[in-house]
Amino acid sequence: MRFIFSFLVLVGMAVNGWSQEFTVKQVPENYIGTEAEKAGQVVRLDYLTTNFQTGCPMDKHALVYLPYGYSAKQRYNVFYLMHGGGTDEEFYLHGNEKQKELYNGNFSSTKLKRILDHAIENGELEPIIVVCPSFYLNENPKGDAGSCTKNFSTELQNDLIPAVERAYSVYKGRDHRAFGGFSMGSVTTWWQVCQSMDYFRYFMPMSGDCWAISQLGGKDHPAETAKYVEDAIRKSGYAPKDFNIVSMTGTKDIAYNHLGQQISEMRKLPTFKFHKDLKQGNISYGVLPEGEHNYNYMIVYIYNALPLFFH
Ligand code: FER
Repeated sequence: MRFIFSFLVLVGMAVNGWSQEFTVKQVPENYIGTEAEKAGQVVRLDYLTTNFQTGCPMDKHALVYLPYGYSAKQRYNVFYLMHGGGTDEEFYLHGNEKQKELYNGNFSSTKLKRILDHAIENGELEPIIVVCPSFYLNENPKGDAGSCTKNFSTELQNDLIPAVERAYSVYKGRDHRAFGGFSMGSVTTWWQVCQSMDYFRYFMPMSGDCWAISQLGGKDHPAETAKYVEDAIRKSGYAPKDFNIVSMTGTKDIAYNHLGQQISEMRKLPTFKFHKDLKQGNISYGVLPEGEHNYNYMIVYIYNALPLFFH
């Protein structure tokens, strides 16, 4: 019965053109349930930026994951990771009251941090720095998520990346930077595909569509949205060989259709070479059966995608 059901789902996806390059795999249970022996550190990076609405200076900070044994004598790749709507830079790496239930009240180590620690300890992932900022203004009003995600690239390019590269020992250049995010963080990530190709080679949009044409444009205007992304890449002067996207969501995710329709339209365009192997193509789309729109699934996507970058 289960087999027949799975078969029908697969046929259904093929008929709709909802194909995918890979099925997302679960995280080993002990990666989430136990501390790694070699645990990295979470530190705070303060930086100065500009409020895009007022033009005034504005203090902000990001939380930064430094891998176990971080040393200024080595260099590291950097993954910029953006939260979703209504949360903040604490979301991924430092549980607070708002996320209490996600961490079983244990604020010292989040699930994502544990996964990074274990994956690095076991050699599944090269030691990497993860930077978690916020797209919201650090002032009241915090700005609406739509315009904040659209405008974040200026802060990222002019202020955050330089601050990170002054503070930590990193490899320079777009081949050594990735940008990803979940939900509104995925909306932010599509904006970086369109606006920050000079700064990043790798992109990880998770459970969220591109809002360049309109809010939820991936759902309401999928063909125009896909074309917008293609045109933006071309206008930035980059060819299909110059970037890699790993995009993921889950079948029970409220954004599944939004992202899925956009991806289906992207498959029709020559700029996007869908392939399981990012050496042979430049974009890979993965779907987690039963995956829902929350932190517990998002960490599974990061576990799957991050080791595919920086090769
Ligand atoms: C989507 C893109 C972004 C989506 C939701 C969001 C449901 C963000 C929601 C939020 O942060 O409240 O495609 O689909």
